[in-house]
Amino acid sequence: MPYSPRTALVVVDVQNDFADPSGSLAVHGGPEVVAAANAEVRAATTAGAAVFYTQDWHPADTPHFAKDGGTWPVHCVRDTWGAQLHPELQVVGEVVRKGENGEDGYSGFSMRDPGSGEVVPTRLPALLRDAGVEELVVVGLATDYCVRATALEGRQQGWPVTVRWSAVAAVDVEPGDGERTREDLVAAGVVIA
Ligand code: VGL
Ligand code: ZN
Repeated sequence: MPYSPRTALVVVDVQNDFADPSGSLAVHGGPEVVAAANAEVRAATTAGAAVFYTQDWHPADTPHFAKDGGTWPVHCVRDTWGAQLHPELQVVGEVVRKGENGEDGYSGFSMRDPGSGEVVPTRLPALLRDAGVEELVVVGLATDYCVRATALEGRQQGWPVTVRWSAVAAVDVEPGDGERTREDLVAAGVVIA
């Protein structure tokens, strides 16, 4: 899908812990996603599209982490190297942090308070609405978690969504999770390009 001034590119979690091979939750294919995301950033800005970035930004202790009863190795702890956007990523727009207060969740649009269970929005939906965005392109990491949740919630909130498949990569906790994600996205009306 071509970019236009009414399109927003959403670059999901291209952070050292996911994108760098020495990151604590390194995704196979992460470094290639940095380059592919940069190509999308160039195409978007050339066409006058806005670019937004999400950043997983966890406290040192959070039920998101296995050591605290959750799922994941410690990653993207705020103010650490692992949480920084990859140094080669072209950053030309607003960065939206998620999980700052220990919230759990994967979508760039919302987070769940682990205490109350309440789902609260991030800054992203308001930024997209204020910018008059009419369609979204999603790229980044990881296909089967934050890209998936962000694309699905963008759809649910009413935007046409395209995921650029060459600019995403999956964690694949179970082999095939990336491919299953593709089917789920298509079923939800997300365009895979
Ligand atoms: C992510 C696992 C845990 C992601 C974030 O960005 O896809 N995955 N936290
Ligand atoms: Zn996380």
